[in-house]
Amino acid sequence: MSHDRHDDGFATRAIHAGQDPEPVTGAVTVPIFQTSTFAQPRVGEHTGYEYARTGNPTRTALETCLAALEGAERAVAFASGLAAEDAVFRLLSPGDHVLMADDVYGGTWRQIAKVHQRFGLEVSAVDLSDLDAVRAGLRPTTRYLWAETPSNPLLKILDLAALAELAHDHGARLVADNTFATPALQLPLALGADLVVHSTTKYLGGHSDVVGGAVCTDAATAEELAFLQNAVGAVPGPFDAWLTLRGAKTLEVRMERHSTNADRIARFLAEHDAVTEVAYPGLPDHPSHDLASRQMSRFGGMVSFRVAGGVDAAKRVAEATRLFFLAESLGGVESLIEHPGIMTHASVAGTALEVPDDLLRLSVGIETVDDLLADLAHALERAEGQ
Ligand code: P1T
Repeated sequence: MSHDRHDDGFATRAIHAGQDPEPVTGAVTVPIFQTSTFAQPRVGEHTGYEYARTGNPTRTALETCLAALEGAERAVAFASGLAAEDAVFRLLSPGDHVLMADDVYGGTWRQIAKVHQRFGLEVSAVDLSDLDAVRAGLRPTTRYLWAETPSNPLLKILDLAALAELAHDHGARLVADNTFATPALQLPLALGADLVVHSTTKYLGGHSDVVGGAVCTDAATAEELAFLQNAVGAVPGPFDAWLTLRGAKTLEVRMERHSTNADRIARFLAEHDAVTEVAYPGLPDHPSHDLASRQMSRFGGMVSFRVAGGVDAAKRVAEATRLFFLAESLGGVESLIEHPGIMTHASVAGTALEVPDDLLRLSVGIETVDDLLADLAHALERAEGQ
């Protein structure tokens, strides 16, 4: 039986938790159990696996590994980050209220505002870095504080320990989206969060080749989520679970390199004439740099910046890079650039979550940093319309 290796170091857990050699052949990597069903020895008896929506050994290995990385009792894997979030919202009932950070992935906002609100959930958005605004925003029916930190795309930092305390005093729970930081840099459950959600599509998978999601939490909540996983059915296939598990093995070394490269790039942009503002929690003048230094071990690979000359200049820069591919998503080994207002966050246009139209977001990859700097330097020449 695979064990979770909770006492081992982070990188050891990433490589070994849930991943003992396969008992029949000794294969050192978890097999892709590409099957929809499992033969049963007798009616009403089974091996622990019956039908692959309910459970699949490759998925179990991924869930065991993710739980070990986040320090959770259990993780439940889903077909995408949004499917994972959908399950978390489905734990609530009509009339329940969610107090959401005012800077979250556009799709998260779209899901609660356009899907779950129709079925009776209530939502409002406030700046969760302003604890007075949080207190004022809490309602008797508030069940979740929903925090994303660092946030997408403005790289705001939220104080998870303070938010957990506020939530718990109010009888609510703190949900933390740990997609940007990953457990290699930040452990929300240890800071008091009750549920951690992930788009494993991003750093956990790490190679831009798979879409997935997960929730890491206590055993009782995970049991309810596993019920939904089976009852609703948004499960990752075995190959997707395997790709994510393979990516997670190198999470720690990748996050180190992402952080080192992003730090260099943020400092370069901060000095550049065509850039009016840089958001990177590792910069000493980031408004929450001290909090980020306490809460995270490094500052991650995401950098956002505003371009002098407005939306047209920003578009020209985004279309001029060679190594930074113009694409949505983030967290892969290759660098990406995008325009949040028109791309990833188009669904929040006209709401309190709208982002500036001269903003660009970088997912800094693990290429040779001098090449990335040269690519950006060249693209920024286009900001002035040459
Ligand atoms: O794309 P999906 O795996 O469904 O995950 C949704 C999601 C959840 N949380 C955060 C913080 C995210 O960034 C995302 C997805 N984000 C992008 C696709 C993006 O480019 O920002």
